[in-house]
Amino acid sequence: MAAKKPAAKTNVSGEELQKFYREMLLIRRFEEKAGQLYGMGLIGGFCHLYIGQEAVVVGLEAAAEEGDKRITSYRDHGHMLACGMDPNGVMAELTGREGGYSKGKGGSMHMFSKEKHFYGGHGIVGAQVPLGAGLAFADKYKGNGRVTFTYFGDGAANQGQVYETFNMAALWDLPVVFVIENNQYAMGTAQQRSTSSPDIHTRGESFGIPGEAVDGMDVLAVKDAGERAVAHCRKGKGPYILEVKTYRYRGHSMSDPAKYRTREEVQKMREERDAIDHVRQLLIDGKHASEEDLKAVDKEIKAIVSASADFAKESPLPAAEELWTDIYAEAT
Ligand SMILES: Cc1ncc(C[n+]2csc(CCOP(=O)(O)OP(=O)(O)O)c2C)c(N)n1
Ligand SMILES: [Mg+2]
Repeated sequence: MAAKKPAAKTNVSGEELQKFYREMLLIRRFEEKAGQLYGMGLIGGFCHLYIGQEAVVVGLEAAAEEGDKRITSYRDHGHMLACGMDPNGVMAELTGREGGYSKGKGGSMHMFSKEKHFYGGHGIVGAQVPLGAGLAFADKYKGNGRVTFTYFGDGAANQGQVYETFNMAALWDLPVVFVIENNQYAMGTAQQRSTSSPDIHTRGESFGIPGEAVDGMDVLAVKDAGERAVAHCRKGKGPYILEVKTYRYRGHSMSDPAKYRTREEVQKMREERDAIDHVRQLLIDGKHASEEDLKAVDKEIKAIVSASADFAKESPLPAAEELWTDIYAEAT
């Protein structure tokens, strides 16, 4: 069932807008730097950038409380930064260094933080969805009032395990917000070529799970919807679906031939719907910040990102013996 959507709140403070601006810009600059390091051969393996989708995770984190959990796919750097993980540790992990969150042994898709309740980082499409419901099951069992944000893509939304999870989550009234980041493509396949009905937020109907579509290029709309979803879960009413309509500017991963869409399509989104430009304009129009102030913020963020790259480059590679630690089986 499509949930009723009240009008978006407009009484946002300058302080909150500045926070959103800073957080989204950190993700964008961090990802740009990751792209550069990849180009220089300092990042190996897969690397999926989040550029364009920043408002999704920043808006939803604004609706979260301490102790709430999050779990996502391989496109995970933005989620880590938005929940407060250290850019140094994330960049060091991307470059496979000892100072990384998984001691350099996980890379871009396999990072975790117990402290920030970030449960990864999952390379198998859709695999995080049942895991997210499991986290919510644990919280319900403990009765601690926590909510789990389980993020997945429009492509993953066509997987069978997602619907097995919806069924159990609804049956047991689990406190889980299913966040479908609909960036309109699954690798090189456009949503209209892979998805029989475009309204993915209605896919919970047969399980009695309410859902709504949200403008993912508007951080305020995302936060609003996030608050509705979280309130629903905390009241013990079970899961909630948010289909957040967004767009990725870069390729699926760093090795994307980019033949499935036009440059003009990407350019149009960047020029007309960019989420960071939107907040920038609200800051300027509302006289909450001057051009000078915003330049200073950009400089500050660039310095944080640049320091994370330096930290990563200076951190040593893991020692060879580390191959035999953090594994399930005993060495024979
Ligand atoms: C089970 C499985 N099948 C296929 C793949 C290869 N694969 C990686 S990402 C991806 C597309 C997923 O698209 P979507 O869910 O929309 O997420 P997005 O990449 O757009 O964030 C595919 C098919 C995989 N990693 N796992
Ligand atoms: Mg997608």
